[in-house]
Amino acid sequence: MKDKLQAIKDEALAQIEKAVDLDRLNDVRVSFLGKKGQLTSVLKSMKEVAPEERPAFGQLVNEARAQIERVLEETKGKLEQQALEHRLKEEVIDVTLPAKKNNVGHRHPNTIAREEVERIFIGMGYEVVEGPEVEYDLYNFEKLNIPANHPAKDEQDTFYVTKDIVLRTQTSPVQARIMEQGKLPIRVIAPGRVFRSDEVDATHSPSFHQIEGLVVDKNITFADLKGTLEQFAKELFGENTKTKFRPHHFPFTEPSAEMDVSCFKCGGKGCRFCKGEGWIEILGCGMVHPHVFEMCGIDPEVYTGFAFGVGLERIALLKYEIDDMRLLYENDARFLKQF
Ligand code: 2NM
Repeated sequence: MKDKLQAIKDEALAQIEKAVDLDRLNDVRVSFLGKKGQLTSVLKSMKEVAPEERPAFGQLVNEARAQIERVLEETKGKLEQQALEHRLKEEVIDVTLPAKKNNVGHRHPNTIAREEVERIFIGMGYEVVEGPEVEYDLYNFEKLNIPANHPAKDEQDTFYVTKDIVLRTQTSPVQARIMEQGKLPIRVIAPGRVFRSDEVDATHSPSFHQIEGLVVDKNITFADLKGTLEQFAKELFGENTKTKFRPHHFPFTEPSAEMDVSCFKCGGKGCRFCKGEGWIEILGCGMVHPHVFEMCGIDPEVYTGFAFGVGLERIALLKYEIDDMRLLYENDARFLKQF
């Protein structure tokens, strides 16, 4: 029995020494010290030992057990340390590596321009309103004083969905709808996408964007229009910007005008940017035609108002000195992120 005990002890210590990781070490522990382990089975066969030798033998078994446990503990500590060192080596973080790039989105130049125009008019107390892109002929043309045989209604210019429904050619139908609601006074701007049957080139696209403005109240005059749009031009292009109003014609306003701003590159002297003119055409405007008021249910004897329309792409191209409108629609991130 003593020899057997010695053999078990030797075998246990040998196996502990061979254990390469904590799992293996635990297997060794179970197979020698566990409930059905080899050392435990020696205790169970105590009856084979002569009664007078039992206390001494029991002592030997306990000593063997204590020794195995001690070596197990020591080895466990060593293996744990090894495992920790291995993990630290594996999971090392090289803080000198360049960081992963976080791709944050970027506003489109059109959006930047729209938000800038909105900011200016919101600052003057205007409200931003929107309306449908697919519009009734009634709102897109009829109520804006563009009658049946007007050239603007030609299929050459307008996308027809049905005889009575078109892709809006301007955002003024939004304003016709606002006027019809009859809540006065009105101070709104209507930004949005519009459609015209144009060929694509550096300055034209079949789909582009406009912001139109409308003010309706008692005693609104052309002076209000001029003061408002002059202030707008100064905020958009700089404090030293001058404005010039030239007579023009729009069916929905009377009188009508186009507004030029002094070239913000050369200050009006004339340069390549303004093609030697010193002035840059920026928007159309006018006093709302009494007939438009009547068709939208507003009494032109009581109320007057002014309206204006600016092309958003035109503002973006000017402000960011882009020479081809097509660049705005190609969505090349390398181009867009410059602004
Ligand atoms: C422009 C130029 C002049 C305009 C007119 C109206 C409405 F609805 F009041 F009649 N909205 N927008 C207008 C006037 C638009 O765009 C160049």
